[in-house]
Parts: sequence; structure tokens; C-alpha cells
Amino acid sequence: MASITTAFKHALASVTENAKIKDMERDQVKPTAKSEMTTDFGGKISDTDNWLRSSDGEHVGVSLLEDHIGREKIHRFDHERIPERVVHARGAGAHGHFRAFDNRAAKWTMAPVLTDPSRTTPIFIRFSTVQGSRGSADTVRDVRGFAMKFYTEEGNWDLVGNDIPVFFIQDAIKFPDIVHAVKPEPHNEVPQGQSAHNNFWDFAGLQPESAHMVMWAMSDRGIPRSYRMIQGFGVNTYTLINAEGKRVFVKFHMTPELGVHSLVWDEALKIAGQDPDFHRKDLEEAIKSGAYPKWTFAIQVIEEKDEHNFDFDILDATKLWPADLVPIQPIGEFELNRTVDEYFPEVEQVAFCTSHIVPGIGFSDDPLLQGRNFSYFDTQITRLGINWESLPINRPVCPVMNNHRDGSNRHTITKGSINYWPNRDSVNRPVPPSNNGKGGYEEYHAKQVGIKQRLRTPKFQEHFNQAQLFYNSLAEHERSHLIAAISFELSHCDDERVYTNYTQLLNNIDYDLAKAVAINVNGVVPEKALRPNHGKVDPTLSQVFFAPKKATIATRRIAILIADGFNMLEVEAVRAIWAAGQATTWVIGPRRGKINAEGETMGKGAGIVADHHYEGQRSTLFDAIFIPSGEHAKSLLTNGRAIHWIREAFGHCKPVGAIGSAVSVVNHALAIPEIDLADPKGSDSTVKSSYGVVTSGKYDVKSALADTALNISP
Ligand code: HDE
Repeated sequence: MASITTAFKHALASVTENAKIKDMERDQVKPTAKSEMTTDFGGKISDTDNWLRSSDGEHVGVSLLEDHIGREKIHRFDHERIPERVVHARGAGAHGHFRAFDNRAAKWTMAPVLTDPSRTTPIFIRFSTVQGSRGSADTVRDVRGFAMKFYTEEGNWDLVGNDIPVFFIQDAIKFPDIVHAVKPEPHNEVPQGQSAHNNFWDFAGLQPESAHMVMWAMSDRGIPRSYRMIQGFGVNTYTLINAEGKRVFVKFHMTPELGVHSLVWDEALKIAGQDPDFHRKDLEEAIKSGAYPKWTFAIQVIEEKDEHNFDFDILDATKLWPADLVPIQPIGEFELNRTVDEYFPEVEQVAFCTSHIVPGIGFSDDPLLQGRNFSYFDTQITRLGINWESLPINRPVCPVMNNHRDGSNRHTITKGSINYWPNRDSVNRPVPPSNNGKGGYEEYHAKQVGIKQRLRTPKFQEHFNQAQLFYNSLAEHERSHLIAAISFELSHCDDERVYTNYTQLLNNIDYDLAKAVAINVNGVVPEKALRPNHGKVDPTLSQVFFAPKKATIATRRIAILIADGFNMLEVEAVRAIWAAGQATTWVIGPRRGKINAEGETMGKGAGIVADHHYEGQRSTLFDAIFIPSGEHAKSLLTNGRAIHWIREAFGHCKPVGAIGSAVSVVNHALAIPEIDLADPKGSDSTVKSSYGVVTSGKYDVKSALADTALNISP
């Protein structure tokens, strides 16, 4: 019996799991070797290279407007662009699946997507930056969007979140102000992809409710290593409703399996120029190699009766719910396992809407969420037109049937003469579910009493307690990065009023922080703290907390730096070992092409084909570097670019591994006496490891490799 149930579940899972793939296939076209080029109206094209012109064969002659083929090609091209998103314009997306672990969430919600473990719900996630335009760089300091679309059997549920659990403002009416302030300044459209300018810090200094999120954005969270290594948060307070009609408040959390990791600032800056698509490519590379990014999905729940038992308002989006007060409870997991086939129809046209919810999930009075529920639908009309919900990537996998009609670009053809309700013909559908006794989405019957007014209630007035909690919870290195980041940004503000005001504001959060930044940027150095530090700490706010329980090199990119005369056996062995650990290895040599191994005659022998030459890629694009032994050490020693590779990787705190003769190269490059490097001649038989530099003097390849391979995990 059990096995029949399991088989049934698997069958069901595969049906639901593939529902969106099947749905999208309806609109797919695939050119084949036999495909012939046609116009959009299906006529075959004889010539796509030469405009129709009147010519005597010797002189080019005039181009004729008559050329319908030429005109169609240009018309289509002229109208290819649509408005980019007003925020979150730059992004990358992928398809995947969500599964509930079991029905543990059923006591709070009747939504099958969160409670039915036999279901595999297709999802699409779009990650994004906020400030920059569509062509901006991936690694800029910014918040990352984490927008999820669940194609459930009850309709689409869009959970439009960020990688930071709180927001800059409390009331939606301030959104245009914060976005105008952070976006490029209106007079010259500068800067691109960054908040390091007068207007942002001016606004932030005058709108202290943003202080908490500013701390997060300036921390390492603002410069993630990968979309696969960010947390996601629903941010707003939503509600869950169970089968008995009982309601609770909820916050959603997504935690990446690989841990939460960041770049260092110098790397982020360099990668922005060296590979502006770094995050987009990283996501694609991981999924295509089968290393599917995974997250656990968790909720925090507050019972209705406890709503007012906190010293902050649980509907204030500038506040998180500390994990020691409200436990974070995992209820499911999801992975991304399919890249998009075409960017524009999928990633550009995907459109999220916070008001897309399914039975069992509801809104709260969170004033930011209420405004979002209006804004998202509205913005999609400008971007995609009123029929945006029927685009392939946006349409649900369950039936859609209603009396909405027309609008530009209507594709759906609904049969029948009736397009209103009620109608004279009872057999005509659609029938509203309440009329035929089956339940549709029903709003929770919440009592509303109030006086119409514009206000913020008292608990919304406190802005610094949680900014302080965040600061207190950071590890030492995270704090120094935070100080450096705020200092960098304020140094880019040349209006004295801006940086003096902000350094004063910082003293509400922490005296040492305010002092350090003020000294760096010529701000107001405080004499004493403005308010005592409450000393509270929440370990779950530091990235360190999310380090995977077992260290892993999975999906890490390791560069193997070589020149002619490298030790082939070592390279082959480490590549095999690291591939087994799901890391990828890339050979970097003096040229892209064959590099000769030790003992081979130049130009002959199998050698190894380098993936890139020293100038073709930079150490910034890798997580670790390794140099095998061999006579190539002599040329590496005298190659400035190779030495720079080692220095730069070391400066970015990356593991640097070397064997035998390569140890002297590392010694020479780093020239830091306190680093405990192995004997350059290779007679030392112990593996030494210090500051991420792992060296082995052994020539016993097997054990040396074992040592190095094990120790190189980033
Ligand atoms: Fe958004 N936001 N937002 N936002 N947001 C948009 O919708 C808005 C907010 C977030 O990948 C826009 O489709 C208002 C919080 C993401 O397509 C727009 C307010 C959070 C994305 C909009 C907020 C977000 C958007 C622009 C304050 C984290 C990208 C294009 C009340 C929980 C979605 C679009 C994608 C996009 C409005 C605040 C996340 C204009 C009015 C808080 C991830 O409608």
C-alpha cells in the first residue's frame, strides 16, 4: 500500500512539476536546419541582405520604400525595446520547483503549496539589483531583488522579496522619494548602479526610518558573491489562514544551502568592469553544470493575540522579527534547475505582483504592502500592457476564465456570446464559485474601525534599536567592511551638509561606528554616544551564521595557474578531486591554447589547453588559485601578470595553493615574512597553511595532492 501511495505521489509530482514546462511549450518555436526565413506574415524571404533599390547595376541607386521585407525588418527592430522596470531593471532568472517538507504548516495555512508534500510546484525566480538600469553591472553595491512566482494549482502566488529583511521606508507613499533619491541624479543622470551620491545620503539622513536598512545595504549583504548565495525575505508582514478560518501573521525566509557569501569591495569594483554579467553568468553556469541552487523556505509566525506584544509594530517593514522572539521554522525547500531559453520573453516579461495570492495566504495592514499591492499591477500595464498576465511566463498553469476582455495585444479567444455576469443563460460559465457553492479566494473577515487620517502610529516612531541590533550582531570583519563601505559612500558626497548630517545620525546607532566614519570622511566626530548601546545580539543576522555545517567547495571556481613546464600529473589529480567536490577548475596559462607539460618538447606532446590567458581572465573571477610544481616556476617567477594573479587573489582573502617549486613563486609574490611558507626548495615535508596560503613541499604527488586538495576549500 505504502509503495502504491509513493508511486502515486511521484506520478502526481511529475505532473505538477512539469506543468509550467508544458504550458510554455505552447509558445515555443525552434529553428531547424530545414527552417526557411519568412516574414512575420509567413511569406518566404528571398534576400535579407540587400534593400530593394533602383540601380543600373553599376551605381547603387535609390532605396525603395516599396521594400516590404526591408521595412518589416526595420519596423520590428525599431520597436524591440519596452520600458525598463522603474526599479529592479537589471536581473536574471531561472525556473525550478518548490516542495513542502510535510504538512506541518497546515495548522496555520490551508494553502496546499505550503502544506501538501505530494505536490511539486513549478516556480520562476528573478533576481535583480535595484538602482542600475538594464545594462548596469551585476556586482554593484545594492539590495538584491528575490522575486518568486509559484505556479500553483490554485493560481499564481507571487512572493516579491529582497535579500535584506527590512525596507528603507514604512509607508508606500515615500517610495517615489526614496527611489528618486537613490537613482541617478536628475540633472546629469549620474551615478549608475550605486547609492554613493549626495541625493541618496541626503534623503537617508533626513528620513531616519531608513537607518536600519542602510546598515544592511552597506554591510557585505550589498555585494553578494552570487545570487545562489543570498538569503531571500518576503520583508512585508503577510497573513496565513488555516482551514478553520484562523489567521496568523507571517514573515517568509529563504536560506541558501551554500551559505551566505559576499565579494570583498575591491573585487566587486573590479568585476563590475571585468565581467559586468558576473552574477547572471554564475547562475547559468551552476544550473547548466547540474549544481542546482537550493534554498530552504521558512516562516515566522505571530498569533493574532500577540500582535501588540512587541516593542516594535509587527506591521512596520523597517523592523525584522528577532529570531529569539519569533522562531524561524523551515517548512519547505526549492531549487532552480532550468535556465531560460530566451531572455526577453521570460526574464524581461516576467511580471510580479504582490497582490497575486492564493487561498490560505493573505495580506496584513502593513502600510508598505498595501501600497505595493496597488503599484505592481499598475506598473505592468505601462511596461507590458493590460494583457500582461496572459504572457507565457506569467500565465498560471490552472484554468483562467472570466469576463475580462479586449485590451491591446489580446491573445485569448473566448468562445460564446456572453461576457458579463449575471446572464440569462445559466449554462454559461464562468460562474463565480460562491454561486455554485465551491469556495474561491475569501478575504479574512477582519474588523475595521478607524478615523480617516494621515498618520504614523507611535510604535512606528523608533528607528535605531534594530539598526543597533544589526551592528552588534556582525562579526569583527563584517563591522570593518561596514565602516569602510559607509566611508566610501559618504566620501562620494561632496555636499558638506550631507556627510555631516549622516555622520551625526550614525551616532544614534553606535558611537564607535559614528566616530570611525566621521574621521574617514571629515564628518562630525562625536564626543560621546547619543544613546546607550542596548548590547543585544542576534546571531542570525551575521552572514557567518549561515556557513554550511560541512565546509564545501561545491560550485566554487578554482583557477590553475600554469606556464610551459608544469606538472601534468598534479593538475590531472587536483582536477579530478575538485570535480568530485563539484567545484569547477579553469586552466590559466600564458596563452589560450596548448601549454606544454614538464618533460614535453615545446609544441609537441599532449600538454593541456588553457581556458584563458593571464590577461583574458582575472583572479577576481575565481574563488581560489592553485599552482602545480614543475619547471614552469621559473617563468611564472618572472611574469608580472602571473605574480599579480597571486597577489590579487591573496589580497582578496582567497585560498592560494602551491606545490614544490611553485612554493617559491608564491613566496616571491607575497613577500610577507610572517606567512609561514614551506621551504621553497621543496624539501619540507609538511603542509603549511596560513592566511589561506596552503603549500606543500612534498614531491610525493599522491599525499601532497591529498593534503592540498583537502585544505584548499574556500
Ligand atoms: Fe518593489 N517594485 N516596491 N519592493 N520590487 C517593483 O514592479 C514598489 C518593495 C521588489 O523582478 C516594481 O514590476 C513600491 C519592497 C522586487 O520583476 C514597482 C514599494 C520589496 C522587484 C515596485 C516597493 C520590493 C520590485 C518595478 C513600496 C521587497 C522586482 C517593476 C511600497 C520585499 C520584480 C515592477 C521583478 C519591483 C513598487 C517596495 C521588491 C514599481 C511602491 C519592500 C524584487 O511596482
